[in-house]
Amino acid sequence: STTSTSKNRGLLILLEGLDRAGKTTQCQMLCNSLNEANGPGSCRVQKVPDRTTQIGQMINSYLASKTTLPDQSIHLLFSANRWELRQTILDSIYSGQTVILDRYVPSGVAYSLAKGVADMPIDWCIAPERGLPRPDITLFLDIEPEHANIQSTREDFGQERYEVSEFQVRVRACFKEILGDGEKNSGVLDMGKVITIDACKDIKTVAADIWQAVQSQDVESSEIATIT
Ligand code: T5A
Ligand code: NA
Repeated sequence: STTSTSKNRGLLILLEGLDRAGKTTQCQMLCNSLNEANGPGSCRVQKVPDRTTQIGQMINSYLASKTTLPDQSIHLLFSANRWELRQTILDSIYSGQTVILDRYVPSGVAYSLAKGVADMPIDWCIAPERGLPRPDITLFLDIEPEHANIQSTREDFGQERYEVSEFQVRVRACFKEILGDGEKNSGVLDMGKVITIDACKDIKTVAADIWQAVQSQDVESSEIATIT
């Protein structure tokens, strides 16, 4: 069997990483592979933020630098956008469908923390996320913006508010603090089984590495966990 639970619910799988790490590309490839293995419609991708809701449109306008908002306000809007998705995610999973998230809570915390705003410490950033569904598996697509400068070689980098190289270096450090370093240090947030993927490789190799990582996970629990 291919990545299913013994309790016939779907899985919640998160792909995280910096801007242009290849998340959307890999979410689609993983989803296609799972649909081929387990049947059409057995898996779907959910982009976060969901830019289609009213809150999502406010976020979109902020990211495009068409509006400004206090850092606290945009942080809470991103979180509110996840809360809008909570019930449909749970409905999918308990109907047996696997949901692949294209970004989620770690992005919410990392991008806000990386701003270094004095009255937004990590506890403040995490608080509104508590109670959301917790991924079973988190794949961190790791690229090194300071060494490879890989982002600028990928299409459209630099178009949106946070796509500035120095800021991305800080976001990467925040991701590591939140998710752990993949070796000895565990992260501040419990995001299920966390696996770091080298996302500097070519698209097909990254896809194969992700497929292997997902295959090797056994998820036993019949209930989805919540973020604490
Ligand atoms: N944000 C997000 C917050 O501040 N708080 C939050 O709570 C959340 C959820 C929007 C911004 O919002 C911030 C983070 C972001 O700054 P978004 O909508 O996910 O987040 O951003 P997008 O612009 O849609 O996506 P990304 O910039 O993150 O890109 P992806 O999805 O990582 O990369 P992808 O797959 O679109 O690929 C980009 C390009 O690179 C190529 C692709 O073909 C494409 O051209 N590429 C590769 N090239 C070479 N080698 C590879 N291995 C490649 N993989 C992909
Ligand atoms: Na994307």
